Amino acid sequence: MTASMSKPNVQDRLQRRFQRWDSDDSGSLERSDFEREAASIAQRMGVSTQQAAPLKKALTAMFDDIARDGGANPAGPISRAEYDRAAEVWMGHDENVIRQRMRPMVEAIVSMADKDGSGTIDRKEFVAWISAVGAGDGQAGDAFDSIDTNGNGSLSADEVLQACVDFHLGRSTFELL
Ligand SMILES: [Ca+2]
Ligand SMILES: [Ca+2]
Repeated sequence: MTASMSKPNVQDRLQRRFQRWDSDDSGSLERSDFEREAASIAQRMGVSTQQAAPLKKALTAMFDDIARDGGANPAGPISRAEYDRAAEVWMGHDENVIRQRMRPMVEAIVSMADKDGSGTIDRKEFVAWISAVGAGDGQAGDAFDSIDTNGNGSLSADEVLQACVDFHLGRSTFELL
């Protein structure tokens, strides 16, 4: 896929993301929107508030990144124009920066989905996670096989992270988070 094809795609995804985070439709993002998103994911995945603490921390750190990139007040709110500016900055980041920024969120959610504590996500855990969060519009089974790049039948945090980075760079269509 060429850069000219993937860029509008990525922009659409960032726009949809804004609407999803702006759960009260106020037209701007508050820190509380991100805290509410963390609580909602935790509830749908059936984990305690304590187990969801790393996810809450990761999501509020993402709020801080967006506020900083968009030139918003660090305390918020982030206006639509500030978010759009942050999205432009995001698209200009090196892949390694994107990976580094997404890692805490991915690691938090992987540990929430890893019900048997094996450190990886097996097929059953993956299907339960995707049906709880409802972020994916593809087939969870096919997605599992494509994310499991080393084909060992389970997903490591690194494999999940790469799948998230690929989605946000417009290289894949399966949305995990
Ligand atoms: Ca597991
Ligand atoms: Ca694997």
